[in-house]
Amino acid sequence: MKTQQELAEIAGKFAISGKITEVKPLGNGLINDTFKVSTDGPDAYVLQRINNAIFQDVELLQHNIEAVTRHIRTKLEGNPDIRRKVLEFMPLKDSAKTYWTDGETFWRISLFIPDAITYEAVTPEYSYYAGKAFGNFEAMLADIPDTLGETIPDFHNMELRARQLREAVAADKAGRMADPRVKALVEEIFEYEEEMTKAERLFREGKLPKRICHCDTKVNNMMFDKEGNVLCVIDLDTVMPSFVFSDFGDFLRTAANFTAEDDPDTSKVGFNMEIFKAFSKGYIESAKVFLTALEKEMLPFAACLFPYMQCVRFFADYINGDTYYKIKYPGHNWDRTLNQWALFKSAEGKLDEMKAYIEAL
Ligand code: GN1
Ligand code: MG
Repeated sequence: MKTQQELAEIAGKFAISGKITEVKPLGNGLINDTFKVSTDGPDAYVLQRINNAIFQDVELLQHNIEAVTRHIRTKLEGNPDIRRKVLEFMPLKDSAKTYWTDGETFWRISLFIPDAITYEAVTPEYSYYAGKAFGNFEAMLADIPDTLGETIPDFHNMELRARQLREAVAADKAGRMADPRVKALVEEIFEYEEEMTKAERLFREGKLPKRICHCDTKVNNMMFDKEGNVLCVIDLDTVMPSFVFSDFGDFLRTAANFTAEDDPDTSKVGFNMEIFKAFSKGYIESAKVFLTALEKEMLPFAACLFPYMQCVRFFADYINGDTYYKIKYPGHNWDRTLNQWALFKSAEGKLDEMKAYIEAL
């Protein structure tokens, strides 16, 4: 853990304006460490320690982020609120690089977006705006001239995630397979493997495209102004080629759950059709310019796939002994797993209703 003083020294290596007055923790991401840097000038900043155990190619990561923010900025040229509409990463004082490393830890800094709010839960009205915004985000990136690499290869590949769970089970590093509840859930999960890996097969058959997607559209990765207008999408580490299901599915995984993704009380978990409908409407309105018939038809599948995939990812981490996601207590990943499993089952039960709604849009 770095002290305030050390964090301020790191922030001071970047081309920021004003004198640093305070550095304090910000947000609740599960991967990077994030801080707000206040100054005596008009601007504040967001300092982040990039988790380079997970993002092993920081050079590529920042290349992607610079390309994406630059491209969006050209699309927004002339917009008077441009500084709040797209993230801006600061270069170092002595080079054009947008990250600093001491050889061990990696850091970057962006402009803090003032008067912006993130939510852990949203109303149908806000979900509609979010749908439009994520569809629009994908539409804006459709003609990006740069080639984006995969910052985490095969990030949302369900075949890989299933394989990782299988490997975790076989290795049983933390001795958690002794618990009969763990064993039973593993079996139940694999009953759905065939169905849940169908997008990868359709891709190999040339029937489904990959597009540049955000790939971490958790509800708290979107910023709103005080009036409820969407300002911008944050957390760009995973922007990469993927199925559009990533963005559609991951938003609903968080926003359409009646409770938080780690609520240990699974009786509170459930898939909220009102949020689904509002988000789908907004998303399709802005994404219809590029969506194929098959992509649109499979959106309800995406709504089921993401709770399933997240359940598999949390579960593999639990079985591996909690090495990936930050946890607050020993059974945290187990609670997350059960929560996402309950959400998957709830969404699955509403599949026909979802299909009917999407078809009519
Ligand atoms: C991680 O960093 P954060 O909290 O926005 C994860 C997502 C998961 C999410 C689950 C790089 O996102 O894929 O869906 O936790 N990001 C990475 O809460 O693995
Ligand atoms: Mg985040």
